[in-house]
Amino acid sequence: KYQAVIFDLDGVITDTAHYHYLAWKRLAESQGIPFDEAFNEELKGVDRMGSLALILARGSRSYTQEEKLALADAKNRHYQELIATMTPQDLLPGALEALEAVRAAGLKTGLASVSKNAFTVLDRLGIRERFDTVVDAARIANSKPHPEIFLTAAAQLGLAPRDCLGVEDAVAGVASIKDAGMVAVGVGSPEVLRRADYVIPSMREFRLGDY
Ligand code: B16
Ligand code: MG
Repeated sequence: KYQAVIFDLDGVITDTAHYHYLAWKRLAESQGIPFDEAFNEELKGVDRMGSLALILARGSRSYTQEEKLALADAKNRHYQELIATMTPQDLLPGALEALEAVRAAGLKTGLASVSKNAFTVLDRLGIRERFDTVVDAARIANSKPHPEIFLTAAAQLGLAPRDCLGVEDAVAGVASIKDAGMVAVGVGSPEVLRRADYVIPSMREFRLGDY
């Protein structure tokens, strides 16, 4: 039925979402802006400067472009310190099995991550070779929820969007998949991932034959 499965990275293959959370929390609190898990949900799948803009909008002062770049850089340095300790043990349960199952079924594998650190994370996890194509921040102009990233992944695989299944944990990511014209598997809660065609609680429940 499908010819490829295109996976999100953060929150699907590995829990870098937690490291982003820790790094943004420290940054937000340094500016006197409260930060919690619920607000963090809105940042998932949103690129670095977009996330920063959402955080600073909750504060009371305005920032120059120079200040914003310095804050984004401070967050990224903290985030890079956190991911430097990652190992293949940090693959989410079921993620490797899902990648193996997709290739065993004769389908291609793709990765769609708006992170500028995507290749570092893939290398830390030891899974770069498991993807037939990777689209990261360097290849796109528009972050999720825009469909560009999933459309680019399909194009790089030489496939039409309808031949691809997308897998995402974020509201913005599911929107990107759906607006690209693909079927979406959400990983998380159905109340949050309302636009997903199927929702599974974790990658442990990923069954290619069910979609
Ligand atoms: P960076 P994904 C996204 O990755 C994260 O979900 C999001 O929280 C983060 O702000 C974004 O990458 C940018 O990351 O600061 O490393 O460039 O979910 O698309 O794999
Ligand atoms: Mg994600």
